[in-house]
Amino acid sequence: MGIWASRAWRRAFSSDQQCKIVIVGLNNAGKTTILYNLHLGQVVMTQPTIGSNVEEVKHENITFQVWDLGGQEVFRANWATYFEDTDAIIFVVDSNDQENLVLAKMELFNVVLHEDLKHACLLVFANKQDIQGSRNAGEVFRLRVCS
Ligand SMILES: Nc1nc2c(ncn2[C@@H]2O[C@H](COP(=O)(O)OP(=O)(O)O)[C@@H](O)[C@H]2O)c(=O)[nH]1
Ligand SMILES: [Mg+2]
Repeated sequence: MGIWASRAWRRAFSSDQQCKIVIVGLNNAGKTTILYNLHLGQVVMTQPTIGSNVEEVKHENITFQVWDLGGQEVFRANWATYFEDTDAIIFVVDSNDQENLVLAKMELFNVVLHEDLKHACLLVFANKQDIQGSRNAGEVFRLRVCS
């Protein structure tokens, strides 16, 4: 409660704002590409993320601290350790990876149910729309976990 109140105070009265964003999603979804596109304004070559990457991105008077978390199964178990004080989650989906769309949705459910994220905003980013045959954003969202 104390932390929440102090952040609300800071938001209301400080001219410079800080905002924490955490990017999650399965491995190869495009998380690191998005992080460095935000940070550098260009597409960079990526390697599979071991653990996490973090960069600061400034927009007007807001400084975004942007975390990009490894999406392999072994790292997914640790995502929650980054969730404290998070303002927004970007959940990135590889819309062309039909095989893993249901798994992605299950991980998304795990993320949104986390206690530390109850006040956080959520963006589900249906990535790789440029690849022919990708599911569109509506189809990704409507996918059923159980048949
Ligand atoms: N076609 C296409 N490829 C992408 C896109 N975004 C990322 N990639 C590629 O997907 C692969 C995995 O990207 P990366 O950012 O490392 O994924 P991460 O494991 O989620 O961090 C790389 O080869 C990227 O160049 C996209 O929008 N379209
Ligand atoms: Mg990565």
